[in-house]
Parts: sequence; structure tokens; C-alpha cells
Amino acid sequence: MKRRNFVKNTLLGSMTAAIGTDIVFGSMMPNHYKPLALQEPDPFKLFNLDDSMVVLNSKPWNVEAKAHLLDDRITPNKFMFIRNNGIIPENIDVNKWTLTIDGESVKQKRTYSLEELKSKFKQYTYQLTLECGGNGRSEFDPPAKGNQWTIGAVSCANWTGVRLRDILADVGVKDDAVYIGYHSTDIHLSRDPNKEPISRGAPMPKVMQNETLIAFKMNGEDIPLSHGYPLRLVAGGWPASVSGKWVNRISVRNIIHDGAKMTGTAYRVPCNPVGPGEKVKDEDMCIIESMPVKSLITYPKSGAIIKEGNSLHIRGHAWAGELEVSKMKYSIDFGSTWNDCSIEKPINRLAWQHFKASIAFPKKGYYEVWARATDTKGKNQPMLLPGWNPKGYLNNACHRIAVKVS
Ligand SMILES: Nc1nc2c(c(=O)[nH]1)N[C@H]1C(S)=C(S)[C@@H](COP(=O)(O)O)O[C@H]1N2
Ligand SMILES: [Mo]
Repeated sequence: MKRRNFVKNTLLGSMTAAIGTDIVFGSMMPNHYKPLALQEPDPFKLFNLDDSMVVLNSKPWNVEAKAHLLDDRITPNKFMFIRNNGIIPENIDVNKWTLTIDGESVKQKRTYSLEELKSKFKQYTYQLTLECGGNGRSEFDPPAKGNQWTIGAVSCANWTGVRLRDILADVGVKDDAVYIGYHSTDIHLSRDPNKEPISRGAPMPKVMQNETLIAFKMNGEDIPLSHGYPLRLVAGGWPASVSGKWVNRISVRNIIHDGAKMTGTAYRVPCNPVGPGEKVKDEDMCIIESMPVKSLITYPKSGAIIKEGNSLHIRGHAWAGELEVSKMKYSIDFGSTWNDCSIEKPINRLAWQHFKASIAFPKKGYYEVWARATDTKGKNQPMLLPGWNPKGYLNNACHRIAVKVS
């Protein structure tokens, strides 16, 4: 009885500390009861997010931005979408964190400490576009299951780390290597320690690109916990699911990696186009590689009102997976005619590009501004929804904002 009271009092003490004030009738609280103030953690405080961000799910945490929140040239932490497949790792000890390189296709398995990675290999910083393969899913009809991302599951932060190719050169890779697969310390939603929430990867040519990093810094600081602290793979231009967070092992495989969410229909689209709602066999689904051309108007916010006779200055970002954006246009007449925006070169490969335009409107009334990017191979964004696919990936339709001239 005494011991029970002791346990209860200690718990009460820590709960009081967490709430920040006395729990007045704390002694009356039922055993094992968690006060409301501690039940649903505030994601904005938990993840240092701006409180205009939109929470799509709390189990696991999935949070997206709105177009106008992505106006910065380099996405700040507070506006970066969070996409989790499992539970964020608990009790990380960075002093004990290691990265192991193993798999059928390494000459010898090897483990590095964080310090070793940082001191042994040259460090690089790149601004890299990470877009969730499911960004835009909410528009598909028939609907696709999964997080109903609208347009805010994209970011372009600065990532600092070492090149995966340099690490693999140090380890020694066999000629039969075709793919890498990452393994991470996040926890499966079932809490079954034998299950991984996600373990994806990339083929060797993508792995060997200069911009494919094992990163330990985001925007010049330690990577925030929700984005993969203390170590993450970053492979810009491909579905962001390739960029494993909390990575502690990379397997060099002599087959296409077969980890969680690599097989079946996950992060795959029909190899050949299908009609809306059509059933597609697993073997007819192909792995998504480079993301398609896309753009966002980040200023002004949809719903802008301007005075007749004034021009509207719009700006935003455009990206095209492995390619560059070569042309950027806007339309104010639902796609009947298009005018040029100016578009900058990317700061480095796989970084988004910035565009702007100054728009004059012919008279008072309601308008929509549509933005359309074209990649270096001549592909345009579709004006409305692209091909339907069962899992709702790769919606790169033109972004549109409403404008009133009064
Ligand atoms: N270990 C691990 N890595 C992960 C995920 C995850 O759930 N666990 N989610 C992936 C997916 S689907 C996306 S879109 C990106 C999201 O990165 P962010 O949360 O840093 O924006 O992380 C990827 N890496
Ligand atoms: Mo994703």
C-alpha cells in the first residue's frame, strides 16, 4: 500500500511538472489516469511547427503545409511537412548512434559512428526538393486510401551530410549491386519489434549521384527529430519515401530491395495507364522513380483581392524530379491562353526553381490564376488531374489561385 502511494506520488510529481502547475485534486485522480492536458500532445509545440500547418493524422503524425506557407526560397523547419509511416523513435542516444553498411553486395560489412562519418568523409550541402509520392492524393476520384494530402507535402530545405557514394567506396561494393535498402529505428504502429514501418531504397545509379546524401544537418542545424534525427538518407527529386529518416543501416542488395513498402502496390503506379477505378494486378504496377514536373504559386494566397488597374505580382517554385524546369507560364482564362513567367535556374541540381510574373487584368471580376511548368524534355503539367492510379500518387496538376479584381 505504501509503495503504491509512493509510485502514485512520484507520477503525480512528474505530471505536475509536465503541466506546469499544481493538479489541485491530484490525489483524487484515478490510478493510471492520464490528465487531458497530457493526453493529446500539441503537434505544433511538439514539432515546432507554425500553427497554420494542417494535421492530417496523429497516429502516425502526418502534417502538411498550405501553398502560401511555402513562400520562402528555402523551406524553414516550421513549414516543412511531416510524413510518418510509424511511431517516431523514442530515447535516441546520439553518442551510440551508428550506421552499418551490409547486404549481399558489400565486400565486407562495416559500421561507422556518427563522429567517424563526419570526420572521415567530405561534407556537402545541397538544397533538395522532397515531395511525397502521395502529394495531391485528395483530388483523385474514385478516392484513394491514405493521407489526403492536398498540395503541401513538398519541401526544399538545405541538407548537409556526406555522400553515400563516398561511404560505399570506402566499404567496397561488389559488381552485382543493383539497389540499396535503408533500415531505420522508427517503430511499427503495432509496436511489433520484428516489423519495420518502412524500408525503401533506390537503384545504384541514383545512389551514386553526387547529391544523394547521408545527412546530419537540415537548414544548418541538427535534423529535427520528426525529420530523421540524427541521420537520414536524402535523395532529392524522387518520391520522398526514398529518403529514409532515422537511418542506422543501409543494405547493398543484389536484387531490387524487398523491404517494407517496396513490394505490392506501395509507391507504385500502373506501368500502363488505366481508367478510373480499374483494378490493377500487383505485377502490373511499376516503382515510382523521378517525380513529375510541378509548380506552386506561393504568393499571393488564394482569395487575393486587388484594385482595378493594379497589376498582381505572383511568385512561386517549380521543380521536375531529376530534370529541370525550362518554361513557366500562367493563365488567367482557364488555360485558353498562356503567358510567360520568369524562371530562375536552380541553385543546385534537384533544388526547386523560383518563378514570378506581373499580371494585368482586363476588367473587374473573378479570375483564377493557373500556373504551368514545363520540364527540359518538353513535358507540361496537366491542367487538371493526371492519370488515375489506385494509390493516388503523382498528382502534378496545375496549381490555381482565386483572385478578385474590384
Ligand atoms: N524511417 C522512415 N523514413 C521515412 C518515412 C518513415 O515513415 N520512416 N516516411 C517517408 C515518406 S513516405 C516521406 S514522404 C518522407 C517525409 O519526410 P519528412 O517527414 O521529413 O518531410 O520521409 C520518408 N522517410
Ligand atoms: Mo511519402
